[in-house]
Amino acid sequence: MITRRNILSSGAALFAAGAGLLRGRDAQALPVPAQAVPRGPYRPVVTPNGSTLPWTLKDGVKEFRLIAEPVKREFAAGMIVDAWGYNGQTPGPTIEVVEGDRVRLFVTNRLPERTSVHWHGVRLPNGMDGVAGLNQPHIAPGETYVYEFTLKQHGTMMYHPHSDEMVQMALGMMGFFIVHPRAAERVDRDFCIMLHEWFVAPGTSRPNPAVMTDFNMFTFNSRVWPGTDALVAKKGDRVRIRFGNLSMDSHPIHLHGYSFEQTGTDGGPTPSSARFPETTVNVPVGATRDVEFVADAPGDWAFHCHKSHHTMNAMSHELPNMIGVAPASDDKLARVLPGTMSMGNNGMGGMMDMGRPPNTLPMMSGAGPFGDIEMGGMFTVVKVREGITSYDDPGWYKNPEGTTPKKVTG
Ligand SMILES: [Cu+2]
Repeated sequence: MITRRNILSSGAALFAAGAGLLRGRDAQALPVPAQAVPRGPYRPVVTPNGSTLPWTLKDGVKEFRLIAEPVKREFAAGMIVDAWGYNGQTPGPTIEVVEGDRVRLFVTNRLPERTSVHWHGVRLPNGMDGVAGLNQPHIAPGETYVYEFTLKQHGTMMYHPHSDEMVQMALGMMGFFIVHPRAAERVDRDFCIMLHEWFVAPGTSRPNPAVMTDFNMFTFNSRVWPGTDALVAKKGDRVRIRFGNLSMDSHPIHLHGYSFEQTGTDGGPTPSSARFPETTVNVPVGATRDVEFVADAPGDWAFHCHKSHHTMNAMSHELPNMIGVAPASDDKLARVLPGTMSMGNNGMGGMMDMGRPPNTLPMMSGAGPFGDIEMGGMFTVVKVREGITSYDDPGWYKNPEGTTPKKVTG
């Protein structure tokens, strides 16, 4: 038995060699049809703050094991959420296969209630579609079901429950199902980011699935800024970022310093005649979007949802509007708005250090090279560097002399 980790230990080049080796072994040992043999090579995706699900090859079929279970997820240092997910994680580990692969997916239910898994966007036999009650029985706690199908397409798909879907998705149960094309393609960095939103009442740790619109935590791969990994690229890399959205709102994701093109959705590749340059991609609910650009401009480029409340943490939406109110009027103000503190009168940028309940993050935080970054939620940094030899976080960008704004007098 050969595990994927053995083959992929140092990237696509090794995978190419490994795939040849796999084919050789299979040809000797196993009489499997050609379409069941894993294909390659491909550039493995990177799931920032997450991981890829290992597989084993059995009789020419890639076998995956998912365990639906309660998980603890740190959104950022100082806040741990009691979520539900797969294999100890939310989002669940990324499933990564190649068009033509046959896959066998074991799903074990360790939740306190029944579940199922729907393979969102994947073209498969109707009985494998995972809608409990419609296509299959519910998977009761303690039971394991196995799904099996052959991938007939490539692109960015997802997986999530289709049994008490509202509760299970609100608690974090979702993951990527990435299918690479058979032919090699030029992509140097390939990231996937699941967008999600939650309501976790300040001072608590359990997301409230009854909330429909008034969410207060907005996550990239179930992390918030400043807990989100930077996306690191080398100057000249062709970068793809894949987004998935199973939340209750659309998320317009904006990249500074570049324009990109949308190259695909969960429906398939975007035809080249339909591609055009953009700086923001709106990711609708229940959909995926892939964008690509060439990382030719070095720097630390902000990358975030452009709904401004989605770059805040633990945001209360019932704050009195204090902007412009003189702080000296606290006493008078308390008569009309009991319990009001004079905060936010000059804006909310100074509220980073306010006292707050336990297990609750500041609304905005993150220290940058020039001071407070005053962001939260769906925010991270795309770090493009010249001449790097690894994709580890390179630290802050050192702007060349004369290329930052200067304070002037008069
Ligand atoms: Cu958003």
